[in-house]
Amino acid sequence: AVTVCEFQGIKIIRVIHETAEAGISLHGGHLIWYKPADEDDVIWLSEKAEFDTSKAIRGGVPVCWPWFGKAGTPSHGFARNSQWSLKEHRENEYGVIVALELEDSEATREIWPHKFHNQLTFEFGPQLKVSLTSTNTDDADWSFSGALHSYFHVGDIKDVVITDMGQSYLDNIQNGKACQGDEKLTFTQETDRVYTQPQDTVTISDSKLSRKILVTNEGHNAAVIWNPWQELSISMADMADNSFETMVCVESTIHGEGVTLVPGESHTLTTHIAVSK
Ligand code: TA6
Repeated sequence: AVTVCEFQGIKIIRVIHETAEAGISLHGGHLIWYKPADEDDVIWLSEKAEFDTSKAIRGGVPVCWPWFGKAGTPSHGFARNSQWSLKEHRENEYGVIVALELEDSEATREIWPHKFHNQLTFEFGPQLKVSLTSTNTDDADWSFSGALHSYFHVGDIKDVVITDMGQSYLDNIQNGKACQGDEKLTFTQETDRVYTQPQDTVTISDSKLSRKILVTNEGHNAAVIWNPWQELSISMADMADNSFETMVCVESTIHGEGVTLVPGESHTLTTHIAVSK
């Protein structure tokens, strides 16, 4: 079943199906929870998340668009702070499909002076697929970057190993310095890296929860991996001091100059999330 309910003043689409349960906030087009049947939560949501339409929700899958990070203001673009609308929902043999849309408005054109149409499609079942299709509805070219900034729930970040993200990365802790890392990434401090040559599938191995999360991206040119560690978590009002221990972000990212679309052209950025033992 797909229902729309109010939660702390914002509208949430609730999906309940034999294969999975999920929730999407229309504020931000933001997936806030996803749990396949017989599995722990896959997506992490901050216990101190603020459901206040003036800001993005901490956790879930924020839609960063039409830019990534501080390439513009607001940081990570306006899509995660915009009110999306429900376009359709239906069931197929696999699970439930929910599609949202966001178009330019006077408010968005004040921030970014272009006409666009975005469709965000969620496919919920034993696996999760999130696809963002951006279309240029203007009469001139425009370029965009962005990310599906997924926060994953892990047992303990100190036991997590990430592989297949490649070895070349830009280190945001060192002002974007180009670095070469190991084939395996483990966490002992704040980590904020743009991996520029990832494999299509990046693997999060979580020994504490005895599972792997496979993150398969398309339409991207980078995989951003982020954990704020303790000091930054303490400084963030919407994160509990130790909650960095149970999360890691692996993001399907369009980084840098981004993608240019001519009028009428579309581009799809996807993340496909599967749990395996
Ligand atoms: O994707 C990593 C990152 O850009 C970090 O630099 C960090 O700031 C994080 O996203 C969260 O950003 P936010 O604007 O949601 O606080």
